[in-house]
Amino acid sequence: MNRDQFRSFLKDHLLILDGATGTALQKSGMPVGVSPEKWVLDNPEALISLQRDYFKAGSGAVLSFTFGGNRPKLDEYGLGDSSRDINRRLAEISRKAAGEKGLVAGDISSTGKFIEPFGDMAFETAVSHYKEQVAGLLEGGVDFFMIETMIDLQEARAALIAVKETCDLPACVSMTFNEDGRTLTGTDPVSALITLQSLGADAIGCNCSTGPQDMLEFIKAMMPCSRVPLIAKPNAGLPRLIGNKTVFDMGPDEFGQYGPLLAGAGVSIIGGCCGSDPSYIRELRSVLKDFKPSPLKPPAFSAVTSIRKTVRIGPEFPVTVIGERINPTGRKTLQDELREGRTTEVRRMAMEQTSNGADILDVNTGMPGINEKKKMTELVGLLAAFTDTPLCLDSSDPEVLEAALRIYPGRALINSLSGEKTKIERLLPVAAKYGAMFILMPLDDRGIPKTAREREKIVETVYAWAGEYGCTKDDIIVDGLVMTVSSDQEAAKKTLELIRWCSREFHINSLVGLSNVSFGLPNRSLINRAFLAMAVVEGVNVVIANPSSEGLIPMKRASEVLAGKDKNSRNYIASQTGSIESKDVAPHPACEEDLLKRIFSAIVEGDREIITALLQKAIAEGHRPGDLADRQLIPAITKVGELFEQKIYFLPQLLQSAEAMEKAFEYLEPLIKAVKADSPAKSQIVLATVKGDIHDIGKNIVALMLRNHGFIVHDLGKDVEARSIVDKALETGADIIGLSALMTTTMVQMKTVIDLAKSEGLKCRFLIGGAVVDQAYADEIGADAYAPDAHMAVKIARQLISI
Ligand code: B1M
Repeated sequence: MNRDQFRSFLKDHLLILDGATGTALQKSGMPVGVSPEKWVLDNPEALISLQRDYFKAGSGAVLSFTFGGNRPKLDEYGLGDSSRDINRRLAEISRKAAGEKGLVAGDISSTGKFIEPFGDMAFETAVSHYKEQVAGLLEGGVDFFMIETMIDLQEARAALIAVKETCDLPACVSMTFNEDGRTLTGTDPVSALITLQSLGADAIGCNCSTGPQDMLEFIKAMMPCSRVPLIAKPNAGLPRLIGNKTVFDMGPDEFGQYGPLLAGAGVSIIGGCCGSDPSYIRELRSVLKDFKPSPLKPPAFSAVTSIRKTVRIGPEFPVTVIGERINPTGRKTLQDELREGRTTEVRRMAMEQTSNGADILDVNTGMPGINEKKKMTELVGLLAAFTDTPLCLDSSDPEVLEAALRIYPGRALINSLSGEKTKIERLLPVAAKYGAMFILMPLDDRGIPKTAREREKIVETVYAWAGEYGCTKDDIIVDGLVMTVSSDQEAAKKTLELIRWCSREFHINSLVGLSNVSFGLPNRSLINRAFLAMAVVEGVNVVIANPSSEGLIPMKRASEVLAGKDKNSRNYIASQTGSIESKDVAPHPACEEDLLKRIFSAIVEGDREIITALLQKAIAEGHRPGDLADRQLIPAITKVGELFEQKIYFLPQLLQSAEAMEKAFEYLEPLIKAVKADSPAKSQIVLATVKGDIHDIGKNIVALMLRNHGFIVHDLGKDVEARSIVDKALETGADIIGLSALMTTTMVQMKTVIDLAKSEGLKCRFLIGGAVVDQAYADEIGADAYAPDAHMAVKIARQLISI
């Protein structure tokens, strides 16, 4: 089935997928702990029988049993080298189950690793692992691909690129959103949809993690923005732990009731995930037998996205501001910084522009003496993690743009394309491949046209050309080409004429770069603001400007009221009454006057480059290392936790702050002087963060303090098995076992350690700590003591050994 056939099939038919497979196979004897893929290869009849049951129940397609078939996942069982072969053989088994009529989707899922800059896997490594899997699935005869249960949009992009660069079969992508409507890395359904449909996914949706009720809300959010069929593969309700078993709370009848609701909300591909079985699919088939998919209506706006945010552009929306500051031209500080490989100024500019009203950030790294491509991809990686604001990739070099588009985990805007033949031939296919929006400069090989009409003609020509690559008007923003009014009195008028044509006749988005118009004139910002007001009235949708420029954003808001772009003057009133909240969570460290506040902000912003220099300065000014840790660093990382809890921060930001914290302690550790007096001679403590828990910042501080007070600390690290802790205590004859845990799910491990130690006859004392535990818990699990912080840990440890 090719992509066109797939799409036209879905215009008239709902495609019913299968339900859960892994749990059903466990019921037929697949043991826990083995490689599921290998087990099915050894027991193919179990899968064939289950998948036949699904087809009998009404599935039109089943997923190959290759959920963990990528190299990194198979490596966990020493099978990585056989990835291609395993995928081929598993696809062949499902092919056999499907017979002549049934479809087989090549199932692809997460590698279990995070991609740079959040994790340590290079983007291209992920793409190549997926290509290997895709090759095997193709050889096994799959009909289309289902990239599913994806928790990270960047990894989903890598898998989608792998499919698209390997074959022409349809590729569907299904993300996993938690109940809060975000993936683990913070992506919302709409940003995921826009990013993936721009990148060429043939159907998009969600599976796992929630039951059909929550999923219905995600689908409703996606539908108005969707150009492709939507997928829903919910769990059978919510999981509950009964004894050691996870049980889902929704039976087939109740599950089935959501079928028409999901299909009515726009779903054309439907199935079940965890907790479901063939009876759920039978129910779906029966309730949906008369359903036809709702027709897709293209969205009435353009949009760009970051990994966590969508910015809509169009006549119905406020004027979009692209912050122009991240551009080294004429900016010595930024040039020096980029040459030296630092990014503090870039972070500061990103923060400042975003909090002052930029909706999109322009990123340009073109300057002499620098590898523009390398720098651009570095900054794109950094900014994609550091800010939620979508990016506008600004370069005259197509290679730089292509490299940046490939790794950008959202839908970017390209600045820019023009009617110049060589440029357009090179860039249009790239823009189309990565689904980027682009700014169109109405100039061609003959230069900048003098009249507005000539510019219009170039717009029409490029638009027709772009159509051949599947681009629509929504993918384009026409640049008004603002020339300096001081050298040509007609310059502003020509631009305004073009904008009027774009908005009233050709119905395409338009843009002005504000600062050009005022070159050579005094009080430039006044001219810029006047020009902004005039352009807004003519229908401009986007401006490139410095949002921090005095009075610019207020003028934009006032102009939007007068141009009827601010419904009930809501934004304007809110801005005047102070109810528009500042979006920043802490001032950027470089914006802060006060050094101590800068240290606090550096942790909150996760700026690991600046933190050591700030601490050095604070030490030089006479601040005590211990005070810096207690009064700035620890409160700052606690604030990060609060932001994470409030869903303002997501995992990537948590990681960045943790790394900044690590760097801070790397520097402070040797400076926190040992207190030698009255040290308990040679008392030994075995210290660890318990199994399943990788939080070790607090435990490391505790270790540091204990060492500084004369204890011999055997720090076993994080995520440590009870057995290893007890063995070390036996080996060293430890006086105390110190345990740290930061999660409700892992604190129970403390009891496991204590019980094991006691059963082995250890006579040592047990000290516990970490944000989730308290004295009552210590009492409950038989620990001798609890310490709320590192200072108390020392004090209590001393008491424990003196008893
Ligand atoms: Co995560 N994390 N995290 N995290 N993280 C918490 C703990 C969380 C409370 C955030 C939140 O939701 N508000 C939450 C746990 C919720 C819960 O169960 N109640 C959470 C979660 C959910 C997660 C993940 C599951 C996120 C995800 O993937 N969805 C994931 C879990 C991974 C895993 O462990 N399997 C995860 C990952 C991470 C990072 C890797 C990104 C990073 C850790 C990096 C690292 O440690 N190397 C991280 C961070 C940084 C945090 C927060 C923001 C900060 C923790 C910290 O370092 N605090 C945290 C929120 C918070 O706690 N406010 C959060 C500063 C530190 C100095 O304090 O560790 O409490 P603390 O230590 C103190 C005292 O407690 C005491 O002394 C220390 C110094 O004064 N103490 C002891 C500690 N151990 C002691 C032992 C003692 C005595 C005293 O005797 C032996």
